Amino acid sequence: MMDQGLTDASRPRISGLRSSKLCPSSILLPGILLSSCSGSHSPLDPAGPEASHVAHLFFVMLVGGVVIWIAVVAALVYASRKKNAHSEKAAGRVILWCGAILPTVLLCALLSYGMWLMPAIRPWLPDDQQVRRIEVTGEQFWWRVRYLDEAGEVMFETANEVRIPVGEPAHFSLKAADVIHSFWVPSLGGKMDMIPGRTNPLTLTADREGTYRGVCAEFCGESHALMAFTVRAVAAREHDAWLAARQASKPLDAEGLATFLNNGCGACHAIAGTAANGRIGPDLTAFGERGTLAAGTLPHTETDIARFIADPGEIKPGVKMPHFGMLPEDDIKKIAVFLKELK
Ligand code: HEC
Ligand SMILES: [Cu+2]
Repeated sequence: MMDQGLTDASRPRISGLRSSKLCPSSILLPGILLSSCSGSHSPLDPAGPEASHVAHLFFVMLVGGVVIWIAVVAALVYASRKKNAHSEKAAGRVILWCGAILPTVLLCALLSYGMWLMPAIRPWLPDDQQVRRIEVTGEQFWWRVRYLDEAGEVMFETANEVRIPVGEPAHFSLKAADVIHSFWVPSLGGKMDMIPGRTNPLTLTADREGTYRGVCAEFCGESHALMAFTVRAVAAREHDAWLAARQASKPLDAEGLATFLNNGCGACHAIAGTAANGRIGPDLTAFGERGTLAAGTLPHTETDIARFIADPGEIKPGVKMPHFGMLPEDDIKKIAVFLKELK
């Protein structure tokens, strides 16, 4: 029931707000039991082993909790009804067993199960054995994504969208540039905090192709609710072809590039192979490939790109990009078309 694609024009303008609301059925118990909360944004619809363990743990805890609740309420009702001396003794036994022994044993069992599952929920390999390595840095209010080679060197940088191969564990190194953020892809597992000055490891595996929505799960400022990203899982061969294509240089529209550079965009944004080498904002090298704009906030259309350039702060309060509404409309449009074409 949550959105599959984020580009659908019928979505509200600020899509992040709507999608970051809780799925209503995850609040209501009957909804959980019917498991109607499916789609690309639910821990109850796991798409990989780490997330499956989390979903199992949830259901086991739920059943354990219900059993304890029934036992305690039954003991209470039983004990409050019997009044004579003989039945008081029986009531004492019922309270002991249902109100003390059973809950203690069950809670210990649930705790042990949770502890036993932990290594599977957080699989970990030493750095030198990791093959698919991706570094993600949380920034107010977007995600810097760097693909690393096996030696840990940066192959290239992108933003707000992560691609991983199906069936192979992807090893994330999670960092923060400013304040604490948290990296969470409900359908794949996590979440893991991103803390300034630290690198936190997280391994996620997708076992089917798809586009999964991720969110920042730690309040990080005004536009925290507008800080989403997508994880696209594709077949390993397709993923490798994409990695290779991303490292090859491509011809660019010279006029669009000139307008981009002349207006100072290159001071904060990088486009590989050009004079634009800014590091403050998202890398825009293959910006046209992204499914969303401004970290899941807007659909990826020329109109929305132009709107964002003209007044980013109106769309994402607190954003660290100045507004460019004073530029001639034609220039903004030209830049939007140029960016949309960057593949
Ligand atoms: C002072 C630095 C700065 C300048 C100058 C700047 N930007 Fe940005 N830009 C940012 C930051 C920071 C973000 C990330 C906003 C967010 O989503 O939180 C951003 C985001 C964007 C995005 C969305 C990227 C994505 O991955 O969705 C586009 C497109 C963009 N800027 C275009 C431009 C253009 C075009 C110009 C020049 C007219 C420009 N920017 C000038 C800092 C800057
Ligand atoms: Cu955040």
